[in-house]
Amino acid sequence: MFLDDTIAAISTPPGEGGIGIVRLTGKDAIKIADRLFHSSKGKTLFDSASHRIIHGFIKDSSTGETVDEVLVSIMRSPNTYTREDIVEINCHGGMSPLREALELAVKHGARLAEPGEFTKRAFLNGRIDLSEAEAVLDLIRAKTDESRRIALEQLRGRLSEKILNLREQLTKICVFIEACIDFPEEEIELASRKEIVESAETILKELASLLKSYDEGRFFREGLAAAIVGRPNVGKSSLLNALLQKDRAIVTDTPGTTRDTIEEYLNINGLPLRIIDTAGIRESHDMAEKEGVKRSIRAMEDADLVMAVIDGSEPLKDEDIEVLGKTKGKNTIIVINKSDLIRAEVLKSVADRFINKVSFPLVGNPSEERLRASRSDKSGSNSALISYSSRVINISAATGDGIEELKDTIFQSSVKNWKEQREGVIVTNLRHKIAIQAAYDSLKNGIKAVETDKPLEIIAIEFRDALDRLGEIVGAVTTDDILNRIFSDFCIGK
Ligand SMILES: Nc1nc2c(ncn2[C@@H]2O[C@H](COP(=O)(O)OP(=O)(O)O)[C@@H](O)[C@H]2O)c(=O)[nH]1
Ligand SMILES: [Mg+2]
Repeated sequence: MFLDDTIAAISTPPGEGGIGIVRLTGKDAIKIADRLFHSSKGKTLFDSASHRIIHGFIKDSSTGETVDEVLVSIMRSPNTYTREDIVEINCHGGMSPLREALELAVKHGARLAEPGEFTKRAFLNGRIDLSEAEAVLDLIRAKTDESRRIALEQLRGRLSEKILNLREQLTKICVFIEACIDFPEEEIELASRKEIVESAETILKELASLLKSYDEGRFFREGLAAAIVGRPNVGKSSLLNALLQKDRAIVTDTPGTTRDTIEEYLNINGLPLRIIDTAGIRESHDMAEKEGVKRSIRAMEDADLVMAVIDGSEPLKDEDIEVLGKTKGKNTIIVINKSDLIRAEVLKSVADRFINKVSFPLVGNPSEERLRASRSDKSGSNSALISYSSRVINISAATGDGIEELKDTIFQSSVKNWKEQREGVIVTNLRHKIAIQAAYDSLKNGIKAVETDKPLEIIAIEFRDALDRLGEIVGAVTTDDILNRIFSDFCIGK
């Protein structure tokens, strides 16, 4: 890890754009930039005050050739992204001027930046902590407004603040226990033990609530994986298209058209959904179709939510029941499609078979009363299905009927507690969740050790461990390994 050299990168995405930016950071950033930049007023960059923009040209001094007409921003340490001197060269947004400007910067002494190295410097120089650095990437990748809001809160230190506060409380406990170790003649009194347990339990509660926030919070960072499954020709691809409101997947009346899984993003009230359309699940001897079926089953297993599609215009087939059987244990919505073709009595017969054969063991764990209530509903329409469970929904992918209700059902069944959760501190990152879980476990062990009169040294180890695990989140405790893993995910130039 070098911090004393100057790095450079193209910070804008490849391709054509209005402008493109070559960014430099480090102690020689201004010196290097000055070697390739010629201001239109004949001044050097050294003359410029901080946070100013200067017009001029990038020139290759070895050939005298002008490369581009540019605007250069000078930002002097320490009020910068990296806390070092930063120069941003605003070129015309094409690959040729940008590459040339970058090459000249390297020729004059800059090193090509590694992925995320600017942000890594911001962390190493203490401008942001580790969870805030991670939030930078979350913000860049945010797929919905809600994802962006959460990332921005994390970037502004909401999670860090909470973790720091918990660490402070834990530190007090650690210091107290360790002081007792240093003065062995002073046993911890009963009253103090009680106090330790009490404050540790308060922290434990807070950790539990952070852990809980991850259950739904993670969907906003990663996207919720929703697999559309069912036997061939029930309208899975049509459903994907209806949800996206565009013709993304090929729809035909030939069963077995979709051979591979197709993925698309959809925003439902701020919840980013990664929808996966799959190949129809059935017995097949065709090699390609067989592989498709295998992938469908894998997609279903990996999904956070399964939409099991049934063709409502035909009686339920054994193949449907087989697919539904595979959704066991998954958050599943049973989607009865082709409502435009359903005659009331057909739907009723599907409903009866469906309720008798399939739904009861599969959809959540509906109570006996609800099951009986739905059976005694003789109206013979959608209501029989829907009153049975909110997780069964009747739609037409062809006309769009019921699609909005389906979206609502997806949201309600996936992020049930979001309304309350979103007000609190939210954990969205698996790395944080693992660290919090580990801290929780150690703290719990620590409390048990106090209660069972274990030696002070043992108690201290548990509390220290909890403290360290929380420190990993903000980067107070870290290793090169962790840092490399985090920053290698970034793009170059960020
Ligand atoms: N009438 C009607 N036909 C539909 C509906 N949804 C799909 N289809 C038709 O059913 C056939 C199979 O659809 P497709 O989406 O390819 O099914 P998949 O094999 O499950 O992906 C196509 O001919 C669609 O036009 C619907 O809601 N109503
Ligand atoms: Mg299909």
